[in-house]
Amino acid sequence: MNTTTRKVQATMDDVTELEARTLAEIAAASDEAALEAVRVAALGKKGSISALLARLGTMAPEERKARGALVNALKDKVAEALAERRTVLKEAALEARLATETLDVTLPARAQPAETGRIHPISQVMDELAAIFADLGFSIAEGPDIESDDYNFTKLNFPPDHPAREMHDTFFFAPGPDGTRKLLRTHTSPVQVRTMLAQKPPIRVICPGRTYRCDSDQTHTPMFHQVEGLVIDRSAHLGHLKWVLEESCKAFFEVADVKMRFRPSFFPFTEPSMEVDIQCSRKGGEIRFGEGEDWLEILGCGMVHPNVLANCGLDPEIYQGFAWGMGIDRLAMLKYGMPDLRAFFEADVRWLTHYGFRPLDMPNLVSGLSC
Ligand code: 2NL
Repeated sequence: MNTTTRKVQATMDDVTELEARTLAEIAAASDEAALEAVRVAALGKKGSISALLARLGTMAPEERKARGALVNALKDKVAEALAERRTVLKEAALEARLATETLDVTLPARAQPAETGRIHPISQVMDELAAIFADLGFSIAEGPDIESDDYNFTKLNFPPDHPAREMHDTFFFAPGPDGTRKLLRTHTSPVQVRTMLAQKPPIRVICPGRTYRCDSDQTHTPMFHQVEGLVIDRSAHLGHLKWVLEESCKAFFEVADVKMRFRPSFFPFTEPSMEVDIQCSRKGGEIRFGEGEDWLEILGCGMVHPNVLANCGLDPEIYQGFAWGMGIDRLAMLKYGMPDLRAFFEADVRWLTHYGFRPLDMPNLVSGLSC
């Protein structure tokens, strides 16, 4: 063996050794980061194979030829092994991700909020009444909970010394700079006052909303809900009132017929005034409407007092009308068999899940109010 041959032999051993080591490292790389480290150590700027390539330039042509072929073959082999291993590791990483991110598409779909949420029975009753009275040609009017004494009492013909104006019946705010005191409306009638002041007859409105009185016991809450109705026209009369109340009651209680009893009463804002009872049966602790011989008081009504018309800018010589008012909370309890008024305002989700209504089942007269 001459010197050159011996040198090449030594180089071959070096290269074979480096190849074996690098290929072993590539095979042992367990993820893409480890593999990248091996690549940098071999083929990077300061890598072992790059160093061998750099040294070629310093060699005699004969030696460079033999060694160059060897080192370049090593470089190609390592590059190929790196690419192969990278593919294997990429596939393994994807497999591992797929294994952990499985999604069982056969599982039942989770209920959406619109399916789990429930409508409060009071909202349900308000929606039912809106559907019933819309069908009779009424619109809905709303107004503020905080009212003036004028709209809540004076315009409605309450005398200055009326007991409802006492502190122990009504929630008053401290008087303002002009001496007048705001209050929490004690009925929704101020909404009708606003309607009469703003619109020309004929007027047909219902006014649902929150109302407030200083009253709290087994059957009264300081905040409660009312619906009032108002019809103003040149010839609206008690016969119309009776018909509207009968039709709306039958629709609300979802019965074919219901007997009503009108008893004389008194309200400052109507003349004559009446309280209305509906026929029911209370056998076996259960209340049923449209049958039986018992009576249940459900509302107050009357012809709008001429003073109220005049106070609201309507000439009582030309216009007349009727109005009525009823509490919604008790109506909801009666219709949906809820025994305790206080549960209405406790915001207990278990109670609401039991007594509430599905949000997409909006009451309407075609598919039924409460199904
Ligand atoms: C009841 C009785 C009633 C009215 C409310 C009314 C409103 C105006 C003019 C005349 Cl602006 N009347 N509303 C009439 C009669 C009775 O409510 O027992 N409510 C719970």
